Formats: sequence, C-alpha cells, structure tokens
Amino acid sequence: MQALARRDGLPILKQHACFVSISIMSVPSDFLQALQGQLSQPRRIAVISHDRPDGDAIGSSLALGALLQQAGHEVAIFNADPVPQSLRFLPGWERVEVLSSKRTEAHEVDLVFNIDAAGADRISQHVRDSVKGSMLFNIDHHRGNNHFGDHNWVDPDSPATGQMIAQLASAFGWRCGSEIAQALYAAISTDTGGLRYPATTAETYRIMATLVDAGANVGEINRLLYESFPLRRLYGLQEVLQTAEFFADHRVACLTLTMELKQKLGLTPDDTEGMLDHVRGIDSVLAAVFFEERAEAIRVSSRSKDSRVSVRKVCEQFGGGGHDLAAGVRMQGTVEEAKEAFLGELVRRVGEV
Ligand SMILES: [Mn+2]
Repeated sequence: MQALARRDGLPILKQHACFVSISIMSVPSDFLQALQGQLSQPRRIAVISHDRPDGDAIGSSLALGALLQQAGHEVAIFNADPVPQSLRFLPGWERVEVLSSKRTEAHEVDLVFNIDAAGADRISQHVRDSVKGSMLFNIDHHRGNNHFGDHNWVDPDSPATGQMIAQLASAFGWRCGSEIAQALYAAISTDTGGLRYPATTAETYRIMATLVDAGANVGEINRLLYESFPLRRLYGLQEVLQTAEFFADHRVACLTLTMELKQKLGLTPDDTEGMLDHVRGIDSVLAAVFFEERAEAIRVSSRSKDSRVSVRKVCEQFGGGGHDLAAGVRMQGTVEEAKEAFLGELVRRVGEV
C-alpha cells in the first residue's frame, strides 16, 4: 500500500490503486451495512442520475456503475437526457442509456441507485416508471434532499457526489483503475469549479491525489473538460454578455438567454454551461443569475459567492432547490416576469447583508 506514495520507480499499484488514504468513516454505518447485505450476492442494478446530467451526475454514475460491475453485479446506467458533448471523452459514456418518454419499456432490476438527485422530482417520471427495483439507494450531497430512497446517504457537506462514491469505494475496498479514476476526477472537478468552491475540503484533495495515483491524467482531463469548446460557444458568450444587468450596487448580476438567440446560433445546453462565471467573477458581485428561456419554462440558475446570501433559499421560494451557493428553479411565465420576481427576492436578501 505504501507504494501509492512512492515516487522512486515502484508504481506497483499505479493502475489498480485502492482508495487507501480516504476516510472510510464518512459512509454512515447503517447505509453501509444495508448495502453490504444487498451486494453479498450478484444483483441486477440500475444507476440513475438527475435529468440534464452534469459532470458530477455522469462521472459518478459511470464510476459507480463500473465499480459495481467489477464487484460482480450486472449494471445498467440510465438517464432521461443524453450525455453532454463535453463529457463524451469519459470512458464508457456510451453506457448511459437514454430513456425516451415515448417508449415505456420496463427495466426490472434488484437495486436502483439514485445519484446526485436532490429529490425524486429531479428524475423524469418516465424514467422512474420504467426502471423498477425492489430497493432504492439514494446517494447525494444536496442539502434539500428529501431522503426519498429506502436507504439514504445524504452528505450536504460533501462538495460532489463523486467524492462520496470514492469514499464508498474505499469503504468496500473496491479497486480503482484509471477509467474509474478519470470519471471521479471529472465529477469532483466540475462540481467544485476545479477545486475552487468553498465546499472543497482537505478530503477532496486527498481523494484527487488518490485518483491521480490511480491513473487520472490531470492535464488531459482538464483540457477536455475546460479547453475544448466549440466556436459557437464563443459567439453565444459574446451575445449573452451583452445582456448583463446589475442591481443592488453591482452586487447582483444577471444574464439572459432568449430562445431566439439559442436558435440563431444553434446553442446546446452544454454551450451555456459556465457563462455565468464571467459575471460572477466580478469583484463587487455577490450573486449572479442566469435566465434561460425554454419552451416549457424559464430555467433559472443562480450562484452566490457569499455564504450569507443563500441562492438555494431564493430558489426554494419559487419551488426549486440546490445548494446554498448554487441552486436552480424553473419558473412559468415570461422571462421578464421570472426576472422581476426572482431578482426582487434576491436583491432583498442581498440588501440584508
Ligand atoms: Mn453534484
């Protein structure tokens, strides 16, 4: 095991490192015991994450799927939406089966794992209807998680579900090859803003170090995650930045993306990821909001840089949720109406700090 830390030419465990340095205490014992009991014989397992999956959802699903399969189980990975283009370098991404709402075939399994989803409602009804299991394990890090599984492990202090999967793997003594390491690295990196957000802990860095030891290629993963955008994204950004508006002495900022612009430039949901960071990064800004006009609703995603300003609480007021510093909600009505209601509440809260 010591070989993990050695840099003297004995990388014995380089490709098959165990998660030796990670705290196994983090997995609650009742959850662990229930899971151990279930996994004591080969099972058919479905891994599902939230709609419109992000890096944490996909990375965690792929890693957990691979770990369970390695442990001798039969695993299928499902989602309501396709894997974003920017994540299609992760080994095994093709394994994510997209369940169309048009077809309602049944997938009978023994165990279902819901990953990175704060509530059952974050997973499309047709996905929940078609994947049937006798027991539901819920693994997530959203504070508002309503413990909708039969067994729930919700750690709101964890910066990424990927971190929890690494801890789970450690608790089980599962081995981590380079492909699993890559998936978990991407999961943790994307949810922590590249290890920058305040929820990032020393444990996060220890886990990342273990993943690098296990074969995650830092330079390559970061290039593929953050430096491989299509040109249209830049054109989209140019236009969206023109919509920047500021309120409350430049402490609140917002960007607006209309359906018209999306269609004109052929922007995909992937292309708008991270646009908000450009206004969020302004020194005076405490909270930033992105309003995206979609056919069915206005999608609002919000970020805070100040723990006193919980965007989760604002989102919850309109039926959404998330984390204190990153949350979202879908609102009905026009973009103008959504902006007025949401920003009104946010500006009020910012005024109180
Ligand atoms: Mn997450």
